[in-house]
Amino acid sequence: MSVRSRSEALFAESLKHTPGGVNSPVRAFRAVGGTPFFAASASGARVTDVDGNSYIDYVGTWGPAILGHAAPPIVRAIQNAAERGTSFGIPHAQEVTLAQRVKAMVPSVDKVRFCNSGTEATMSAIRLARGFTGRDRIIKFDGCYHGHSDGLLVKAGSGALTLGNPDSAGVPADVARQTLVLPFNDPEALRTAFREHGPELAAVILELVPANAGLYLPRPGYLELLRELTRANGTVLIADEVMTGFRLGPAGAQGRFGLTPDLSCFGKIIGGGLPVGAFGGRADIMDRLAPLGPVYQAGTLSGNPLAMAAGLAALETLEATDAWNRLESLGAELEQGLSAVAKAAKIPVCFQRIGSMFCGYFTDRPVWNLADALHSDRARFARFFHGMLDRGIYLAPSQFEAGFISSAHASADIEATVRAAEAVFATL
Ligand code: KE4
Repeated sequence: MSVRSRSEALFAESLKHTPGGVNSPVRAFRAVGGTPFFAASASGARVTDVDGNSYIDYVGTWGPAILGHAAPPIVRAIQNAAERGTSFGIPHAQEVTLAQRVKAMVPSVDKVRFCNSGTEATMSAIRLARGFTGRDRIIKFDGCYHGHSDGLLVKAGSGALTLGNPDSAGVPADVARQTLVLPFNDPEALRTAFREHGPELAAVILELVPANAGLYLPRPGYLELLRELTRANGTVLIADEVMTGFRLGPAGAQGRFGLTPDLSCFGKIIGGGLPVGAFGGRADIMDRLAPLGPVYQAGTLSGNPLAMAAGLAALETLEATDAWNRLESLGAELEQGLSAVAKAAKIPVCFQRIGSMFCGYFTDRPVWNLADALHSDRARFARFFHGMLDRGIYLAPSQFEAGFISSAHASADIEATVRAAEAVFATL
């Protein structure tokens, strides 16, 4: 059992100053019980807490740390940029360079606008789709999380689902009413929604690989049907790739599935660990944005030089090292190892994975949607989480989150993780 007395003292102090003691709800360990450790530093595949405990990290600050923590190319890029000024509030060359890099990696992006978070990216993409179509209603899918803007906090995943408030208080009924929520992977529900509402639908927004209720994959043909229905109805198809963008390959999930959305949203990796979001896509839609068009969107620190330098270093390093092949093989090793020890222990675990993203549901049934995911045994997951944490393995503190492997992880880390899981499964 790791000693975490300094973390506990810090958490008690933090509770006096910040709601729930955290600056983002999912960090509070409410889904798994106990209190969060406080990070002191992180490097490569590991994070170290203020009590000196070191953990193999599969949260990766929720996705950005795809090259591991404190990756030298990113640290150097930030240091060099900082010496020339941290924010200009006027265009600078790195914004152009990163935009060119994003366009080169994601063919569906003709133009891109940088902002400061994934929430800003999806909120702005929805507003842009409404401005472009002149329509108000949108479709999202239950369990999917697109950040915390009002219209998207309806049957949302991630922390909202974890804390049991997928429909957040404070969202006006008039706003929520504009958001239709469908079950994912249900073609009939899609056809019916478009039959009944097609001409009034401004946009459909989705995670192509929903990873905010754990992780599940689109059934064969589902994304193609969605593309066909949105195109036939003049509805803007928005791929939320905040989590999957540049992680599942140079062109993210859309590259893997051969989908061409009208708009895409990015975040996390594109900032190299600094606050960045982005949205981009068809030029005829993007050019409706101010100052060219009537859809307003802005941000003091949008495109700031630190974040641009960090994001560029991240994307350049991913491409130069072809990190995706390494991430795929590490992911396969983890899947094979964890599945084998769960089976040997006769613990029903549905292990889902795509590339370096994974989730182990404590259930004996396949998981294709939120309803399936909700059958998982969360109490058993919580015991597994703490058993692994006590053995130096930090998994996402919720059954409804995905895990992330970085290119800084080594096979030895995977082996240590599998050995720890084998020991914990014996206690469940
Ligand atoms: P941010 O506003 O947190 O940068 O991005 C929102 C967002 C949008 N779209 C997707 C697919 C996302 O996964 C996210 C944020 N992901 C969560 C983790 N499930 C962030 C962790 C947190 O809320 O603390």
